[in-house]
Amino acid sequence: MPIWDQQHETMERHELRRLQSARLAEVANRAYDNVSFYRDLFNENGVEVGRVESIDDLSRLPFTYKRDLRDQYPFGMFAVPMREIIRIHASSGTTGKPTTVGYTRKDIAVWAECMARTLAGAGTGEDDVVQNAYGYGLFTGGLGAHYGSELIGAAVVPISGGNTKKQLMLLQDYESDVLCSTPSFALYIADVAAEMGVDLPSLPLRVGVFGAEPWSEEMRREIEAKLNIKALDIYGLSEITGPGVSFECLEAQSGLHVNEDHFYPEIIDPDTGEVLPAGEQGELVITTLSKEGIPLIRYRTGDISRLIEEPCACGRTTVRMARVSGRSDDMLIIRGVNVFPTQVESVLLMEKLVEPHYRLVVDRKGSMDQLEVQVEINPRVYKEAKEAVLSLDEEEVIHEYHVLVELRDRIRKNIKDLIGVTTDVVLQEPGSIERSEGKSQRVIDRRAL
Ligand code: DLL
Repeated sequence: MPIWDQQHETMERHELRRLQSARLAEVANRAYDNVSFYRDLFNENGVEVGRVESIDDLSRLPFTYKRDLRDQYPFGMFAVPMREIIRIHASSGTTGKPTTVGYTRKDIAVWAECMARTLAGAGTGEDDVVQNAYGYGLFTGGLGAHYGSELIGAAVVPISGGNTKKQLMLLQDYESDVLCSTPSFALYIADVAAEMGVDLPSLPLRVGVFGAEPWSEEMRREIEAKLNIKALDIYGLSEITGPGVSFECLEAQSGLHVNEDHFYPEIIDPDTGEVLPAGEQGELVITTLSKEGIPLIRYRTGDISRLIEEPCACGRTTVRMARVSGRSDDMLIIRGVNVFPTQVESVLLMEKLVEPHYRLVVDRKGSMDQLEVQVEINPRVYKEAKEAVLSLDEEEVIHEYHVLVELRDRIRKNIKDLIGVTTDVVLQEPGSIERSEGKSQRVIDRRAL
């Protein structure tokens, strides 16, 4: 299977390290010189940026967190003047304000290059039709896969997410052989195909490039069986570039090759910050080695993985990361939207008629994520509703009923407006949600990953 960039993807390890060291020194200096956040951070931590010379110096540098990007919202982390920025993307954040990132022309070229490697790793070439069902917009999935496909010379179909019946029509009529989407959307397409009597396994589609949310080996097997394709995992995050940070190869389907000449991965203990040896599981931390728009030093992704240093059957020499098994914080990904329980909490706390006792139940019906928000109503409201029912006064009952329905709908709307996900809101009797004695268990995730 052809490798897109032989030079960088099959580099001798010691050469790669030399390249990474040189790039680290450059990027650390650029961040220090151009971003006041980094100047302050390095000064506070006693880092002499002129002495950052090799990858060995990396562990002395402080971490960057998602909250730093939030504090610098929208453009405080940019290391170049706006005239050099040619694209802005964003992902949903914790406060309703999206984490915002900017790209220079070179950043876009590097990103396209990384996505070309990713798609080539899935066996994509000039003759292929790539149906790109990642969302186009602020989300990086759509345009990331789009530019990568174009660079390869494949025919990209920019259908974006949703529109399942049309997806099926185009899969048949255009004979798309590569599908880019979230894994859950791929399964949903399969469900709809079954309902419509479309025989997916008989179509030319042969490979799927799936990511943007956690999924499991079991889910991979299910997708592969239902669509009769090879399903590959791809990983990335807007802060670092978008998709294209790492990807699985078709040959081995075993761990994701990190585009290490651009993104330096470390695995750390999320509690102590200590760097862990290869093979151990912990939080993935990434340093961008070539980014101009937003260079990030030791960015805490929050994603749990481990690094695999053994050589891969495909011939690439780049380190692989194991599929992301979870997150070190409590962020949930619901239909591709990042949701923190505290965001839901902030919506609930705006309401006087409910108590701050709540639970989030996440499930997957068919292939769609469902989020149910269970919240206790205020004891006074509950008492009034109960008394109305007992009084058998029809008007009273109707009034109380309306109050509760309005309350439910308002919470639902506020969550949708602020966080962007549709939820089922269930108002519960006071005291019905289990209280915890230690760390509260606010989230029940029933998705079989
Ligand atoms: O999800 C970029 C992307 C688009 C990746 C398309 C792959 C394909 P964000 O919206 O910023 O960017 O969300 C990033 O999604 O920190 C992970 O928690 C999660 N994530 C992304 N890919 C995977 C994956 C895009 N393959 C956050 N497995 C990351 C598990 C993933 N989680």
